[in-house]
Amino acid sequence: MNQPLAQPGELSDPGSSTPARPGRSGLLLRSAAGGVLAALAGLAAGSVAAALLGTRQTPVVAIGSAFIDQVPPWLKDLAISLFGTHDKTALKTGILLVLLALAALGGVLAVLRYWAGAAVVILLAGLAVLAAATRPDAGQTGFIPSFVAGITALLLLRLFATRLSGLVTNPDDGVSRRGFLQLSAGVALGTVAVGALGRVVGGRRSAVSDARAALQLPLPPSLDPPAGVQADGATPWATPNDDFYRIDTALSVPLILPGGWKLRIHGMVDRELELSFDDLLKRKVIHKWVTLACVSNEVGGDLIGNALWSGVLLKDLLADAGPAADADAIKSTSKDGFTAGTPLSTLTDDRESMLAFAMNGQPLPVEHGFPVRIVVPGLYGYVSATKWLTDIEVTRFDQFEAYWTPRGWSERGPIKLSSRIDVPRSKASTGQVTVAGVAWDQHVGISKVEVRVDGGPWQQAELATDASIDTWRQWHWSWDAPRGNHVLQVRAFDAKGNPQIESQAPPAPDGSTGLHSVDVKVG
Ligand SMILES: Nc1nc2c(c(=O)[nH]1)N[C@H]1C(S)=C(S)[C@@H](COP(=O)(O)O)O[C@H]1N2
Ligand SMILES: [Mo]
Repeated sequence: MNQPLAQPGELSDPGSSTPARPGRSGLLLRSAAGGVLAALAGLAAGSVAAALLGTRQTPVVAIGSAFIDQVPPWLKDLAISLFGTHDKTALKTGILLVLLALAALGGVLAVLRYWAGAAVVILLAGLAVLAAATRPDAGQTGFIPSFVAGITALLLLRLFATRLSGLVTNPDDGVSRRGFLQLSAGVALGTVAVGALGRVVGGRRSAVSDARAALQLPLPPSLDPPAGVQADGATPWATPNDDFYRIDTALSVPLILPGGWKLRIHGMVDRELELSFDDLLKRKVIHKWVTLACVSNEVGGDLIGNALWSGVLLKDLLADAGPAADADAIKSTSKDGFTAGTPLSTLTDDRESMLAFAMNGQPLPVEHGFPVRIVVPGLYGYVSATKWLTDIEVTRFDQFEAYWTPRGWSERGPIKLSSRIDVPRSKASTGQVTVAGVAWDQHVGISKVEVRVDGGPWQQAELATDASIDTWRQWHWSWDAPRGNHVLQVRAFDAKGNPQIESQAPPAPDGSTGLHSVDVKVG
C-alpha cells in the first residue's frame, strides 16, 4: 500500500483515484464564478429596469455619480490628468471591477454560509440603492434598478450556493458538479439575453439622436472663420465638435427630447417665464464665436476649445422676466442636478451671453448639452456653461451655493489670461522653426504675445487678426533654431497691457497660472 495518507482537514475520500478532481481550489473557483455570474445577471436586470423606467440610474451609474459628488478636488484633477476625458470610462470600469471582486468573495462565502455571502450582496446593492435615492435627478424611481439588481443577485446566489454546497462535503459529487455547470450556463445565457433586451429598451438614446438629426434650426449663414485667422494653423481656429473637450459630472448623459424640453426662469423676477424649445427658436437668434475654457485646465493643457455658437440672447430673456433690482446672480440647473452660479451682470451686459442650441452649425451634441446650454464669454465653464439646462433662478449669491463651491472651488470664476505653445512640442530640425500657439483672455482680449528661448530676452510674436475679445488669439514666431536642447516659453499681455501671472498656481480654487514651457530637442 503506497497510498498517501490523508492530510488533516482533507475531506475527500483518499481511496478515490479520479485524476482531475476539483478539490478545494476547484470548489473555490466555482463558488467565486457563481458570485460573479449572480452579480452580472443582477447588473443586467438592473439595466433593463433602468431602461424600462427611463432612468439613467443603473447600479454602476448610481454609485459612480455619488462617488463623483464626494471626491475631493485633488482626486478629480488627478483623474482628469491621468485619463483625460476618458476619466468616466475609467471610473465605471473601476467600479465594475471592484463590484465583481466583492461578488466573487460573496460567492465563496455563500457556499460556506449563505447569509454571509448574501450580506455582501445586500451591502453592495444597499449602497447602490442609497446612492441612487440621493441623486438629485433620480426622481422617485431611481433606486429601483439597484433594488432589482440586488434581488436578482441574491436569488441566483442562493441557487449557486445550494448547487455547490454538495461539493463541500463531496467534491466528486457528479450530480452537484453537473448541476453547477447547468446553472452557470443558464445564468450566463439569461444575462446575455436580458442584456440584449436592455439595449432594445434603451432605445431612448437613439430616439434622442433621431430627434437631434431631424431638427430644423436657424443655423449660421456660414461656418467660415473670421478673416485673418488661421483656419488650419498650429491650432485650428475652430475646434471640431468631436475634438471639443468634455467636462461634466454626468456618468451617463442626460437624454432630453427637444419636444419635452422646458426652461423655467423664475425667482427674483417680475414675471416668471416658461419656454419650450419651439418658443426659444421663435426668438431672435445670434451666432457668435466664443472660446470656452475649463477651470481645471493646467498650464499648457487642452481643456479649452473655440466654437461658433448659435442661440438666443440671455439679456433679452432676462429683460422679459424683469429681474429684481437687488438680484445679483442666476443659479442655473441641469437635468441631472448640476448647478452653476453666474453673476447677473455678465448675462445682461453687452457680451452676448446666450442660451445656445447649436455648436459649429450642428445641433448641440448630446455630450455638450443637447438640446440647450448656457454660454457666457469670459467665465470658466463651471460657473456658467450649464449643459442640459432646465432651470434658471434669478437670485443672490448670498442665497445659494452652486455645485462646485462647497467642493473647494471659488464662487466666482472669471477666466485667467493665459497662453500655450502648440508647436513644436518636443522635437524640431535646425533652421527656421515656426513656434505657434494660442493666447486667451476672454472678454478682455489679447494685445501682445512674447516668446523666449532658454530664459533669454522676450521676443514679440506675430498675432492673427483679433476676431473678437471673446475668443482665443492665434500667434506665431519664427525661430532660428540651433542644435541642442532648448526651453521655449510664452507669455501674453491682456488688452490693457497687463502681463500674464508668472508664478505657478494649480487649477483649484480659481484657475491655474504660470508660464507654459516646452523642452525642445533640435537636431
Ligand atoms: N450639466 C452640466 N453642465 C456643465 C458641467 C457639468 O458637470 N454638468 N460642467 C461644466 C464645466 S466644469 C465645463 S468646463 C463645461 C464644459 O463644457 P463642454 O463639456 O461642452 O466642453 O461645462 C459646464 N457645464
Ligand atoms: Mo470645467
